[in-house]
Amino acid sequence: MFTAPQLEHYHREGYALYPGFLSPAEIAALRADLDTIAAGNTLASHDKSRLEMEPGQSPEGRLIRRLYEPCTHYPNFRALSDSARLLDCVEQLLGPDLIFHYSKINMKPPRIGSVVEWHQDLSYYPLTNRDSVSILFYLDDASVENGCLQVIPRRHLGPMMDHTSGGFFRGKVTEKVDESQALPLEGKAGTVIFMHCMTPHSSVTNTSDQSRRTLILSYRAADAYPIYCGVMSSSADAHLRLVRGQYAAAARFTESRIPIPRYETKIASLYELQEQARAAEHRG
Ligand SMILES: O=C(O)CCC(=O)C(=O)O
Repeated sequence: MFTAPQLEHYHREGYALYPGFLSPAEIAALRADLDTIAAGNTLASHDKSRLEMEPGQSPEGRLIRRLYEPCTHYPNFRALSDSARLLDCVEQLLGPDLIFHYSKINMKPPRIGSVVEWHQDLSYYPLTNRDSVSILFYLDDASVENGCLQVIPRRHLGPMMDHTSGGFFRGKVTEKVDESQALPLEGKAGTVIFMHCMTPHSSVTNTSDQSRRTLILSYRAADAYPIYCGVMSSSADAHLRLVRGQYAAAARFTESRIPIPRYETKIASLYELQEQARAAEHRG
């Protein structure tokens, strides 16, 4: 459970750090699962429904950048997402009625691990209010060198930043980001970061020889209903489930303006979308 000062910190700064949330035994079990899941996949031949490989490696390369929906597919990850210990914390942030939204694991392998550019999570899946949290579990020690998460504190209370250019959603902030405000969140394996869905965040390429595997879960209050915005919104909601309390009988609206992501092409992931946006910027 969060202490009162931790809760106050979350609401004021837009994130809360929880060191030692996972025990060494839990971390070891999740890492062992990752080894099993990763086995046998190469860039040339892999299960595209379950994972995404790092580009820029040889066809035999085995470096994975993302696992999709581990809490749907693998029991230990599912159990963590349903655990009372975690949901008690989420309830403190969002109230008693809770929807699990999605899960993923960003693998950030040594020397290659892809960059994640500045974005606010709510830009990807508009909701009727802001009661949604992304929870990042460091499964390895995370430092500036291996690309720990960085956030812009206190920006979650403002309006949504622009994530568009040419009328299309680009999956990254397209206005100027004041990087002097960026705060790297380093932490030992087992540290968990609870991050408000409006907190701008990013992470750089892993330049070290240590991987930085991070499990990410997202939850929302049951009355934070998704705004329909085309085919991408239904795929974003494919893994929803009620994990505590009850479904809400009504949506709660807190926003007078909700930007809608309009996609130029169908994309597989944030990485792909941000890569396309970078390529378009370079072409001018
Ligand atoms: O893995 C990271 O460093 C950030 C992840 C993230 O923001 C995302 O995958 O949406």
